[in-house]
Amino acid sequence: MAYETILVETRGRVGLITLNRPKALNALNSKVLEEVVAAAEAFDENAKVGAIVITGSEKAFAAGADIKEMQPKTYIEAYMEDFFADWERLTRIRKPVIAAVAGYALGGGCELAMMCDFILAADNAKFGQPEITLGVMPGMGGSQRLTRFVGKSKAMEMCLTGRMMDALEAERSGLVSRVVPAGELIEEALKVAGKIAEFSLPAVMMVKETVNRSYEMTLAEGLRFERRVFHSMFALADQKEGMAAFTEKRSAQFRNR
Ligand code: CO8
Repeated sequence: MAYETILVETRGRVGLITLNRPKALNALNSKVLEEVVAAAEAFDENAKVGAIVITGSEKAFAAGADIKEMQPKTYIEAYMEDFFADWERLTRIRKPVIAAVAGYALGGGCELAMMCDFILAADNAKFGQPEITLGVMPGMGGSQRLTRFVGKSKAMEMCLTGRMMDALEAERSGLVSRVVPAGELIEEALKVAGKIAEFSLPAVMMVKETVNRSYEMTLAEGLRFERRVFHSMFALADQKEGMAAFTEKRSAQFRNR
């Protein structure tokens, strides 16, 4: 498929999606939504891909939803088309999705990064929910996911003032898993994704599903769910291989990749 607003390639067993609207700082319009979701879903179905990385440019991961596209919208249009609801499809991708964020991740850009399974940040990354400055509020999960990541006080301050958070504050607050030098971001993200893609794919997918359940369940239900999924892993050939390899002091050769 030919894409207009993104670049798509595979590096080994990693699917790489690069937002590519440099003149608009990768602002997210309807075309970007359609293409990112299509590319991610295609990677999810591609047996040669074990993990996905979504990135932008060194200046901007994405500076938000496209304000110029949104500006003339009426309420009835936004409601009837369920504007931007399709981004939720990204959260139904079953393979791990890593956001590699350099530069601005604002508004919908910050929200897109938070839809991924974890965020690796370049040291020049800046996160924010500046919608309040436009007379609106976050609409792709910012009020909910940011609050779960960084807690109420910081999320409330960011959503109410539009203040940006730099990479170190984002790491300190639990929004990103790690900060790396900007020049090394893509290689590091590909390295981490490549490592994940070498493990047993069903085990990796079960980890993702189970960690994500922790956002939707009580602790007791989540622990039971985890234990049941763990039990089911004894049906995997890769469990036999992984544990045999450990006892035989050799590296595991997972078959289900
Ligand atoms: N939308 C459209 N165009 C944009 C956007 C955007 N979000 N951000 C930047 N651009 C464009 C600029 O208009 C400019 O284009 P042009 O050259 O044609 O004037 C070009 O990108 C470069 O931008 P700047 O000249 O402004 O670059 P600077 O380096 O001076 O500033 C900033 C960079 C600080 C990132 C600045 O561009 C900025 O403040 N951008 C807007 C950030 C923002 O407010 N984002 C939130 C948008 S609202 C949102 O995301 C809501 C999401 C929820 C939707 C859910 C619906 C259900």
